[in-house]
Amino acid sequence: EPIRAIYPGTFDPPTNGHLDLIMRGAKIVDELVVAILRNADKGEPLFSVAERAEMLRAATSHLGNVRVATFDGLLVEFARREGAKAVLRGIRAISDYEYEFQMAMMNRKLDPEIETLFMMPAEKYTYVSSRLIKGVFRLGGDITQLVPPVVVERLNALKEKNEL
Ligand code: COD
Repeated sequence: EPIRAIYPGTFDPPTNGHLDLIMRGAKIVDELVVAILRNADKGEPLFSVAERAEMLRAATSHLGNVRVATFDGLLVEFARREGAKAVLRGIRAISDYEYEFQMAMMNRKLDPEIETLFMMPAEKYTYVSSRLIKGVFRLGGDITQLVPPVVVERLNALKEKNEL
């Protein structure tokens, strides 16, 4: 039976930290489903779910066992529907730990069959977050080393339309 894992997130926008984790995860499972939450709990997103899905698809098209999907409602229910045994999450620093620990335990309470796996990104991405990328880009900083090219293009397009 193939081992499938879900890599869930907001991905507003996807960063090289996310991609680093996707590549690491794709090496150890048969199929990795990158799942974008449709009802953001982080306020108004910069990019629509469709735009985030397109960016993630473009950035992962070289990985044969990665699929991009969207979900609503409980993560564990989506994981169950997908036949996934595991949820993959990234830990960048101690500060991520508390939030991740609570989510992992709550998800275990909701469905004891689904395990949360944690992986660490390459050191050069440990300080990268979608929030900082948006902030630095708005102020004119260079983020080209920190996000995939498709994200740079989309951010530049928003800037040209004055939608940033
Ligand atoms: N390097 C490595 N990992 C990174 C990096 C980086 N530079 N940046 C982010 N990550 C990791 C994050 O730690 C996370 O694991 C993942 O990448 C995605 O990041 P985000 O910020 O896009 O995702 P979140 O934290 O907003 O995702 C939250 C969920 C959507 C998973 C959560 O809200 C959820 O499951 N919602 C559904 C409702 C539900 O089931 N709620 C109960 C959960 S207890």
